[in-house]
Amino acid sequence: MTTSDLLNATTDRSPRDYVRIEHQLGAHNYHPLDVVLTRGEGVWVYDTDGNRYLDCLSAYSAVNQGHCHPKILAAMTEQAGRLTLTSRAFHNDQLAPFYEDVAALTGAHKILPMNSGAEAVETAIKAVRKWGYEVKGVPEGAAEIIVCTDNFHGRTLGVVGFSTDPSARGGFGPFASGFKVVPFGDDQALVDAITPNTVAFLVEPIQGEAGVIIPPPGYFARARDLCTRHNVTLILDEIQTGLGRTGKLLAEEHEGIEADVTLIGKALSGGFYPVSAVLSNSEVLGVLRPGQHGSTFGGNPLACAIARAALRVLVDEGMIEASAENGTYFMDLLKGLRRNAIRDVRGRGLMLAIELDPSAGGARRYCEALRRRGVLAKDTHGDTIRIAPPLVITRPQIDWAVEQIDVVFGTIDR
Ligand code: IF1
Repeated sequence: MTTSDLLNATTDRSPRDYVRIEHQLGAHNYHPLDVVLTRGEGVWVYDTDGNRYLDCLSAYSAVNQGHCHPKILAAMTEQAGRLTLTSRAFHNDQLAPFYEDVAALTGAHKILPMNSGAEAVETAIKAVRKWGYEVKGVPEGAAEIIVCTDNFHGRTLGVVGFSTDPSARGGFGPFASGFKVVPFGDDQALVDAITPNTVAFLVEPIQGEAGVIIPPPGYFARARDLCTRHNVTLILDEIQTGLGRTGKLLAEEHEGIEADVTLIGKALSGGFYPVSAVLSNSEVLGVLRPGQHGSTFGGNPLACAIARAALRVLVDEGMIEASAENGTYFMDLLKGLRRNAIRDVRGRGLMLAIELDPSAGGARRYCEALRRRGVLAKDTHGDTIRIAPPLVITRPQIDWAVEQIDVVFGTIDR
């Protein structure tokens, strides 16, 4: 047998086969719903038996533009046939236009492209610490960053080091120091946590993984003022909330504030490719010098071409406005459901959540029942069902989804 004979995996398997092989050869770091997907288009995804599902997760808001958006695909195909990766050891003709589009859209003064969201978070932590030492005058090694309880900023060791979720951090220590945790939404706690060595406050505008936790009115305005007065950089992690998900380009717009550093990712590529970026409205990114940070794929021409197309369709096809309007429509219908198991419905734009009453037996079985009715949704923190469809969802599709949700609740609640 030649080496190439080894590469004989086929894709015309039964769903059971795919699951069995994943279980046998793959690490079990996920507990997927019992569905094997093979195709996506707009809000719909299809399993290997041809069954159709309405995707109410959007790959955790990385597919805001809808699955396999043809214009992003065209941009990817065109660039993939020309130049995919050069490394940043050389310039390429896609990075500057990417910078220009992102700067024009967000008002960013400086941009640092990375790949995953966690990499953008880690990059921001490195930059604000360096800014603290070189600009703010914090003693070397003494930088403090404030984060919130129930935060989710990624899975790298540095990031899980300041997670408050035992599942995310358990067994992975020891962790880096220099982080303080305050309750989300508690600005007095923020006042008490700030010291002369505080370099940043890192926070999600709406806490996604925590269960779509909306901040109290005025919280971010007060946090913004506190950070300004104490020369603390406000880092908003918009990797999930950004790019139209909450009905605004950036969720910070709901709060009437502007971050010093903004992190974007996920839908920055419309789900075609890992692309993230650190956006700086202050000179935080100005402290990085050649050789002090980087990444093999960060800012590659293929990523930039895809991201530019993803941003263009988001804007040109009115997806941000649609998210606001249809999100309100979707939430009103969900709030209108009269089901004992529903404790709360909340969200902004198309970043929604149904929180179940603790007596309902957990959100997972509702998600399993929804799958059987052709709706794919993900539970979080036990009792909450996220509802985050692609922003291209239509009102009739929302009506249909709500109908399936009501049937599931009616069936299980009985
Ligand atoms: C998983 C959660 C969501 C994020 C925010 C940074 C990142 C994420 C606000 C890191 C990523 C993903 C990670 C993925 C599932 C998903 C998730 F359930 F884990 F928490 F969306 F809520 N900031 N979130 O939401 O970006 O490095 O993944 O590109 O780890 O299972 P990434």
